[in-house]
Amino acid sequence: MNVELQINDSTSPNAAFVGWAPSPCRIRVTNPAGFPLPVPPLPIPPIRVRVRLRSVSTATGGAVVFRSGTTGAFTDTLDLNLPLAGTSVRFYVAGKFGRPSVARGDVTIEARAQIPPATSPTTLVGRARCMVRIRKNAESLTAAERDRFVNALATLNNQGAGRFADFRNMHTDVSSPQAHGAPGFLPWHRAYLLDLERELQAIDPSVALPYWRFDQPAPKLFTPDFFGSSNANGAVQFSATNPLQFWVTDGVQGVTRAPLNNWIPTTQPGPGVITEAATLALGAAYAAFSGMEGNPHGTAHTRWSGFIRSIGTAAKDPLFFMLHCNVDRLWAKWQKQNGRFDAAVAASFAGDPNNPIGHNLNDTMWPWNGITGGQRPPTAPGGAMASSPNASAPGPQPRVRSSLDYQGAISAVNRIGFDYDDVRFV
Ligand SMILES: [Cu+2]
Repeated sequence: MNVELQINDSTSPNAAFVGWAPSPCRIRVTNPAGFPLPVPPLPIPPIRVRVRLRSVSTATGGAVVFRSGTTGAFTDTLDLNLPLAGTSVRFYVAGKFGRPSVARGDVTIEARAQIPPATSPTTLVGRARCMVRIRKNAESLTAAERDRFVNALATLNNQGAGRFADFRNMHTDVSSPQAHGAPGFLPWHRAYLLDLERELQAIDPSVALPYWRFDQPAPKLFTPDFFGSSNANGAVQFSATNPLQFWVTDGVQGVTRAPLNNWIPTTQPGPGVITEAATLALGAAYAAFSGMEGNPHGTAHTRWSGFIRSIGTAAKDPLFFMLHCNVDRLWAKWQKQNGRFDAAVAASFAGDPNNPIGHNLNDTMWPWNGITGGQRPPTAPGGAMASSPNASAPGPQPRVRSSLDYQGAISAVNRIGFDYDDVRFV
């Protein structure tokens, strides 16, 4: 007897990635041979076989949990009764909070069937591998995770000839009003990070964006093996094995970035950057919380000289994406703390007819909407939002509202397909 497991309703290995938010999955009997059938002339009922799912992991790798419906508690094992005739049965898989993966496929979901005369599910009938792919603190990455991320970034940049140029061109002085200084700041940057992350995952599906906790020292991040250390001239130095040494933007080799005012980022938090606790305490309404665009966000940008300091050049430095990943994580934490995933709840956003275009919930966001001219920039680099094999949202042309319910907590179809190591599913 055999069963087939479909993670994210797919048999593709590229879809076998989950987060803390539940992924829709299916299981069906593909080969009933070996299951004893009742002997005629007894009436033959619709025959089902009891199958138990469980997560098998290594000591350091990921783990998953299960549930049979869209609500209710997650459990370490799940019993399902599958029609022998092969009809699919729905279930949900989520990463077990606190147990993210460290490598692709380091979780195995095992299916064991109860085949009479056995009285418990003991016969192995199928398995599927998956990864609990989670955005983590850059400081907590293994060397292998770090190298996969750095390699994917370098490949996307391709020494200045790659698709990274589009991401650099999305974040310029000309496009700034689409993304800054108004309530769409957080939703726009969430979409921007997602688009980049999906491009990195097309290169290496095991990669998730890490974040830089700018309110803490970062002893691993600002080293030559990772995002580099700055010399006295503000040129970022990489080790001979780090492919970021070939970083090129706007036709210029290298990254310019140096800490100001004797700040030592490997041993000290960003000077003047408010803590995570202070950020989360800015207020329970979005209008108050979004003041974080100034501090910590702006303050974290301006602790440095070089690219990262100014809007027009910040995205030339890959540190931008780790800085913003932490900004986004703080928003996610605040959303969780205050229940702010639902666009229908006024305090989840700060809509106002006077907001500039791109800063109200139903506005489409540039550049993914492809609109140029008028109140939008003259070009729209990069085209539509990258798709994902793991989540259908936010679609090719996300709206501001598409960024709010990122876990699909309000409506499962809204799940975008990322999670943070320290932000649970609602
Ligand atoms: Cu920005």
